[in-house]
Amino acid sequence: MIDSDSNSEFEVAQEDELLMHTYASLPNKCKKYWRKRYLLFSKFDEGVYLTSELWYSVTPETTARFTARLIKKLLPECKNVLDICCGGGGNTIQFAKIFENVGGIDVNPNNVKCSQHNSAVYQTDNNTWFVLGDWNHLLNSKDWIPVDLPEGKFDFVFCSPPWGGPNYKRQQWFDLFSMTPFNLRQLCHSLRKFTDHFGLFLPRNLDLDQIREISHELFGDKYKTRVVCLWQNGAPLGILAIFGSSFNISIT
Ligand code: MGP
Repeated sequence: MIDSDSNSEFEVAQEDELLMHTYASLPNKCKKYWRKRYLLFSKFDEGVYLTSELWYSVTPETTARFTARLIKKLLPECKNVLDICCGGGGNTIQFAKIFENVGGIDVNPNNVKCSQHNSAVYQTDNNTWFVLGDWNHLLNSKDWIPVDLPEGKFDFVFCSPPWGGPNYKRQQWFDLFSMTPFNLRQLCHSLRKFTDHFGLFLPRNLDLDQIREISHELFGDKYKTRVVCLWQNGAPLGILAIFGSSFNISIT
């Protein structure tokens, strides 16, 4: 199994990975994130599980809640949601609080374990299912989907992909077209097979021209993708780009 967000200074062998941490048990490089534990999960003390990778990549709770509420507002009929790269369940949990049926996918078995466990902590496990797998393979079929979907499509698909670890900030401009393991173009094209509406949580130092380019490629020259800058504690955290006709800011 490949840890797609691996960053050598953060790497912990999977068999050594603790899921429930105290400050003392945190890998040294993750200790700086300890102060953010209640921002990440307000129910942290109820036994939230996090891998070392998740300490720096999970979406903070208020940001995930905002994203779910925004999608509800823009897609009021939305029922079936898929969260690709569900990580520790930060977004999956908030989607499951609002939407009828939510699926989470992750390539890392420890992340799936964290998501499942954290969903139970937040009591959203009744309407949530998880699949352990690599999106780059799953995208080739739909037989892994355990629920019936109208016309075989989710109402909304979300993805907060790996940005290559905390060092993403070292570049002035983050190149979405060479992002690994999911580059923007491949990701968007694969998501369209599964939904008409999808959202990506991306680095704040992205190049908006790349979003514009892929939007025109997918939806035509007049289409404009809605881009929302999500803030946390007075600082920009990341960019939420939402694609699809119901999010279009039409120009006439
Ligand atoms: P950050 O930008 O690394 O800031 O992570 P940090 O370390 O909190 O503060 P700074 O002082 O160094 O700027 C901020 C948030 O960005 C995280 O809580 C995640 O929500 C998100 N994030 C960060 N990384 C490295 C990733 C990533 O690789 N993938 C995804 N999906 N989100 C990430």
